[in-house]
Amino acid sequence: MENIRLEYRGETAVLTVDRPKALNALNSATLREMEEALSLLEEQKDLRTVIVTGGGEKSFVAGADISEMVNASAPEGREMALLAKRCFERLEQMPVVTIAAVNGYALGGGCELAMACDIRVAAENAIFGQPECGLGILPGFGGTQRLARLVGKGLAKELIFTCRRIDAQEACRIGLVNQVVPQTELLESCLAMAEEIGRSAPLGVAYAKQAINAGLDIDLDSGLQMEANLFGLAFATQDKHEGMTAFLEKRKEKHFSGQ
Ligand code: DAK
Repeated sequence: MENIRLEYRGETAVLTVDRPKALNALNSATLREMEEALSLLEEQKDLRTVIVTGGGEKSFVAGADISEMVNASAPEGREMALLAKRCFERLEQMPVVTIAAVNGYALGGGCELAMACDIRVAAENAIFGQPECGLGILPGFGGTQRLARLVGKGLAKELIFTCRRIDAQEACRIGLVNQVVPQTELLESCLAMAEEIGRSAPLGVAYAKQAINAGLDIDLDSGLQMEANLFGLAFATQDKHEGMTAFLEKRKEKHFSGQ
């Protein structure tokens, strides 16, 4: 892979979009490599967390590649949209937790990539925005849907209609990112959060992620029903037995097997 790097730190994988000449902008080749990387990650047995970040210190992902889009025909545009849709949905639905480590510009498709992750941690220099309306298009990698779900309809509309860029602190204030940390501490902070998540039971986390993701798309009653079903499934796991037994035995050490 040329533009995507995969590294492993214990039970955490770090997926880096690394295309410095275009500030990590996503072209079709990079999206195809991302799909390949996701296939590799899906096969990893002991994986608990995936951190998604950008190469270099200036940019997370500066959007979809404008130089590729400028002359794209309608069928080519559609092909690119379907490729990105597949990629982002796979990322969003991974049973393991995904954390976007936003280390600079997260514009357009870059902001949308961060939003497809479960959690966003931003470096102090991170800049977010959806500039698509200024380019004659609209957010097409899920931005209109995921931004509104994260920050609410009114703010999402304002940010998308004005193409205004916001800094990390504002992104945190409106709920687009979970926390802001100094740039030099970004990866370490994400790894520390990954370690914290790694202490929870894998299936408990996977079921909770499934319930939260799907729950926001359905009515409350159906969401509660789904939660009850997943709760029931959790009772069939070895980890439920281990977690509760450890509590009753006043044991700090738990031995979750992921089963
Ligand atoms: N695409 C291609 N190249 C890019 C790029 C991008 N998005 N962003 C930056 N680059 C390239 C620049 O052209 C420049 O290349 P050279 O001139 O050196 O060859 C190099 O990266 C460095 O950029 P700058 O010289 O501009 O660096 P600055 O520090 O001055 O500015 C910047 C950084 C991030 C503010 C600026 O580069 C910028 O505004 N970039 C564009 C940001 C943007 O508008 N991104 C949103 C793209 S629209 C679709 C669905 C979704 C989408 C598309 C299709 N379908 C349904 C089909 C999504 C659309 C978008 O994401």
